[in-house]
Amino acid sequence: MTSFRELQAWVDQVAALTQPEKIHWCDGSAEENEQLIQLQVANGGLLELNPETHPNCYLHRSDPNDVARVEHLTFVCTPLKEDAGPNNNWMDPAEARELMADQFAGCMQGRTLYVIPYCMGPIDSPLSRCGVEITDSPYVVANMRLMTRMGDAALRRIEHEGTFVRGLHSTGLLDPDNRYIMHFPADLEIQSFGSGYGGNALLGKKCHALRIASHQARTEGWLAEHMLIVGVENPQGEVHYIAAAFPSACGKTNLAMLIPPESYPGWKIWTVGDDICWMRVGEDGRMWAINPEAGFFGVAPGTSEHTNPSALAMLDRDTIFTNVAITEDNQPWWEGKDDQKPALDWKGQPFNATRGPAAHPNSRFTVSSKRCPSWTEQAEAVQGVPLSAIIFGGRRQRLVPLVLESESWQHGVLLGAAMASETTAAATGSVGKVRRDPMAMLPFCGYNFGDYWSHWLSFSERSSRLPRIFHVNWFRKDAAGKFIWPGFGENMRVLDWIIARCSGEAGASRSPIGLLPRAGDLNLEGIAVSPESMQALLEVDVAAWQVEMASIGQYLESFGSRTPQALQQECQRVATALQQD
Ligand code: OXD
Ligand code: MN
Repeated sequence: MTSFRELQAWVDQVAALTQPEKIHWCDGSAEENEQLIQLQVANGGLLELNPETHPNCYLHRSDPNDVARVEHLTFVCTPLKEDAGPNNNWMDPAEARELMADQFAGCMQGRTLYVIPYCMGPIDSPLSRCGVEITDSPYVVANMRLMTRMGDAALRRIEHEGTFVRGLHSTGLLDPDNRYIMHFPADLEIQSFGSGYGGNALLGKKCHALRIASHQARTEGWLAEHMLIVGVENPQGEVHYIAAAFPSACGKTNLAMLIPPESYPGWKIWTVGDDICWMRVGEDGRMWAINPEAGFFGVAPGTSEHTNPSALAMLDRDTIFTNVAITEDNQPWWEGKDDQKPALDWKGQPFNATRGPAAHPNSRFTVSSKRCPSWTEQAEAVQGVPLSAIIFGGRRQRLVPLVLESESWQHGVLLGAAMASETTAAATGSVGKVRRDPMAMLPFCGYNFGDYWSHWLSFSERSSRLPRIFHVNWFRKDAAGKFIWPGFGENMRVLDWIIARCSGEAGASRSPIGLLPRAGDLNLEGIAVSPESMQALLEVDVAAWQVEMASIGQYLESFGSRTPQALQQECQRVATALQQD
């Protein structure tokens, strides 16, 4: 039901194909949400958690074969295979459409088709972009309501603007052999079938805000990135905004909600976003960023009073949990949370430690950003927030120092392109292997990485006031396998140095791989890290870096002629500097 003919025609056409019993246009109201929640409680799709300890909180248990994003079943369908690049699975668009039409035919019989108009970003922001997701999952509707600005206001913007990203989703029969997440960037279209989980099904997130948006961003001259955004406020009340890219489940949510340690009285971290950042150069030449999302879809295990007290506080109410365990009295529970005992595991079976963890390692919480104690009104700013720094990071036990600053924008782009990390449970596949994950976008860039790096490099021609680029690694281990750096709140010390570098107030020493803090440049007051450990955290092992640079060079080369020359040259420059050291 819309006056916008193009949208109405698409909904009619999808309904004719999928044959739902009913069609429901979501208005985003509290009443609608309540009805949908009650419907799912009644049909077992949601379990109400303890209303005394966790009012308005629900647990969803997904099918055990549907617990993570499926990168091997995710495709970018561009007319030319090279445009999707070696970083994506590719299918010819016509073939993909035919395959998907077969899946969708009649798949909503007996089900309700929900039409979800949504806006990624503040509803009045020129940086925001809208989409419409059609789904047969009320769980998806409830999640999209938390994760995006969903409902009437978004529909009005779409009707006014006349353009939107089309996302068609059905859980189908949750058959892993009939599961596909297809992207058609040229048509601003997504089709997802056979999964009801997270990034596979909440199409506003990875599918729209990263894969399709990265394509849109390239055409329109901005960047859609897998980055958190925080504001760092000093005791004088000055706020510096930082965006940071880390591969999945490397602690982005924890960093986005960091609480400064006691030795930082008067400092405060403001949370703008924990996963996605859209940014563009403003009229003043600075990079301005918005968080297109309105909620957090965070990994639950490991979230505790120690690692992320703000997250724990916001999960007390109005939260949807997916695949966590529950205690005897129906409170959500996961490994690392506290010393309560799980009664039922994530599958709803009595907990038995010999059968694995109680909560699935990729279990999640979905909650509105506004529930976060460090949430800032600036997350609603229509012009976004100005960035002082961009941070790239990864999970590396060895080699990569705690922090380093790039020599230039080009060098920063190389640091991003060379990012690598040990894999975690956020995607299916093996855990603990090092994989290259440029800009943390490997599963999310909707086009050829070679072209993507050229796009990044092109920003140096657009402005001379770009943010400075840094690289961090919180995850160095010693010979005994213990983390050397305490991480979490103590990462504030690294942010402090980064900001001080941006305002010209901190020193650094030049190394072949970039600028590193010297002993004394980092504030280490009140922290139990020995001088030897600090030395290990900031050392540059020249021989090991030569091997790393050769491997980075080969990786860049694997994108063939699409890899920008300037990036290869930058790689060569660092390799030569290492040789001369
Ligand atoms: C996420 C991911 O869920 O990156 O945010 O996998
Ligand atoms: Mn993510």
